[in-house]
Amino acid sequence: MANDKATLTGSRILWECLEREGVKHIFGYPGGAILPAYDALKHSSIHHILVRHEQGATHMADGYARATGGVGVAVATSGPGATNMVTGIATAMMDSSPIVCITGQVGSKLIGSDAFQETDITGVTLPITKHNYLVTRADEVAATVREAFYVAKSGRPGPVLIDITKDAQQSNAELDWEAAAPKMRGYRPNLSPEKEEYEQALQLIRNAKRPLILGGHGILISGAEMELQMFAERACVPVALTLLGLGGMPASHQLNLGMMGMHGEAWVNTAIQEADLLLAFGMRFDDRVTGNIKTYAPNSKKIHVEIDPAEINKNIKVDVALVGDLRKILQEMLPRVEATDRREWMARIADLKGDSAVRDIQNLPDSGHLYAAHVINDLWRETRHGDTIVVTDVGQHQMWEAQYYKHETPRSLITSGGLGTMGFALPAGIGAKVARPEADVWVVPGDGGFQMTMCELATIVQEKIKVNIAIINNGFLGMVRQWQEFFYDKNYEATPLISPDFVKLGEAYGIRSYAVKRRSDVVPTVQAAREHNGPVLIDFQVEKEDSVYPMVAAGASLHEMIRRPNPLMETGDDE
Ligand SMILES: Cc1cc2nc3c(=O)[nH]c(=O)nc-3n(C[C@H](O)[C@H](O)[C@H](O)COP(=O)(O)OP(=O)(O)OC[C@H]3O[C@@H](n4cnc5c(N)ncnc54)[C@H](O)[C@@H]3O)c2cc1C
Ligand SMILES: Cc1ncc(C[n+]2csc(CCOP(=O)(O)OP(=O)(O)O)c2C)c(N)n1
Ligand SMILES: [Mg+2]
Repeated sequence: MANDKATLTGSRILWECLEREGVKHIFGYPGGAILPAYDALKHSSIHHILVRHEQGATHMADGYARATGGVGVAVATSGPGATNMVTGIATAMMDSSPIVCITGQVGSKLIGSDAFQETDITGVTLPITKHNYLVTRADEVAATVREAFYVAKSGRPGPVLIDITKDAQQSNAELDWEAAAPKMRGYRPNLSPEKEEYEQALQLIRNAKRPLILGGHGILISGAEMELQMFAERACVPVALTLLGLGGMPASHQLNLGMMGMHGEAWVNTAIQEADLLLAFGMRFDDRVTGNIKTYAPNSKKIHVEIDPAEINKNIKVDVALVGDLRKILQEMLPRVEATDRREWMARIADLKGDSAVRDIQNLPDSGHLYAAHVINDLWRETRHGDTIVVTDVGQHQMWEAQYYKHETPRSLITSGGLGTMGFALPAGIGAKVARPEADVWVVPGDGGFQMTMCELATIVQEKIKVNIAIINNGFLGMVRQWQEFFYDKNYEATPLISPDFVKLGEAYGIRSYAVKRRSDVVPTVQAAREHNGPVLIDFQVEKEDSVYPMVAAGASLHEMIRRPNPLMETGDDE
């Protein structure tokens, strides 16, 4: 590391500042406009991981951030390198994931001239970044990097992009770390509620007969798992989680009811509709969670604990809003929450649960077919006792994972919720493994999404990254096929999907690969994968036309769920 107040090139200042921000790994792909920065990497201790597509770099940075809570970093050149990052940036934005993307830009004198590989990437990414910067001088680099990291991780986290012109990378400036400290007037990420607002919330909790906590991603972001559990236990309030909140409370905890929403548990959705008080903790009432907002939880008062004031009354009107960090707010409330007898409410929920259990695919007779739900459940049984991270893609397999992998610990599920980005799993899984090398990382994509970013198999091999890949291969863009089955008269337009022989593909990269067609082979193959000290790919060839149940159709009320037909229907032409 250079001395304080050393004169360095903008490129060296960039890496120096990243090191001081604690960055150990970056994910990137070089090109002309970022080449001075790449050249200066030789002076840095930061490990650069060469990706195969810049979208992959952003998902890796995102997976890295979600696995740890720290900031992930992705690097690309100008023009096509930068525009390839757009999907990953939007993915991080929707799920409040802190990443910093660094892009090279053409020389400052060429900006606006349609120079070779010039794109106005700050313009392009304005609506999908928390903040972005165009840096045209070396003496702006340090302050910009420090501010970018501060913005990315403070308050509601999110992606920040720094676009640095080639001349700013090449010219010299003095690096004065202290003078570069963030000074942002008008940015107030640390709000806290008023005393009366606490009083109002506590009063509502005291009076409630059928309260329910809706726990979201904010639990994990603020690290409020312990406080949530203590709050729920002390006030005797059951907890439902959003997709991104899974792991925020142990699945085995008796007050944890499971996932809410479009593919949530039926008893959870019914309980939401019957509740007289909803306590929304670090969740943003996404439409996948509420269904039709006109009929959502009609008889309930609502308390919203949320760090971003813009989320208050955005989708659902609430009675009391506590704006600030969830963990701090729960700490404040905990000593004042009273134990209350809610036996009647708990008994009602237990009834609802019993009614649903008979429809669960786990409780239906074994038909000899391989169901994705069974694969996921077996994977959970085999990996539940270790430090396991499951990274899913988007589609039916993602929902089955949420339903049948019982997450006990925070940051053990990484998935793209808000944008629903296919192609996320493999690169995000790489990022997670780099961030937490001791963890057993399982990448769980569908056959469709895997084909969007499977080029990153080469990254795994080049960097010797041990991830296990469990492709849930149903020969369809399954989630879209399900919508066609339910809402478009089974017109399977553009959803049957051929794939390469995934075993041969894996082997072509030098990755040990297996195909599994029978349930009895699931556990031994998972065990073999865990024992092998290199990456492993498993092609789980599952039932082709199974659907995810229950389902709340888009725009329907939360209690109007499509339920699994009973007995189990045999479908498709599988053997
Ligand atoms: C195919 C598909 C199906 C889906 N089905 C479902 C479903 O059935 N059920 C479901 O739940 N989701 C589902 N989703 C996901 C859904 O789209 C949303 O991504 C998800 O519900 C959002 O969860 P969230 O509000 O907890 O997290 P986020 O969208 O990440 O929101 C987190 C909130 O917490 C706030 N916050 C952040 N930090 C703090 C802090 N320190 N203190 C307080 N607040 C904080 C943020 O400002 C934000 O408002 C599905 C997604 C896909 C792709
Ligand atoms: C980049 C992108 N394009 C399109 C979609 C729309 N979409 C949502 S789920 C899905 C099907 C996913 O198929 P697959 O990866 O095989 O998973 P499955 O649903 O079969 O488990 C599609 C096309 C999307 N979410 N992301
Ligand atoms: Mg599929």
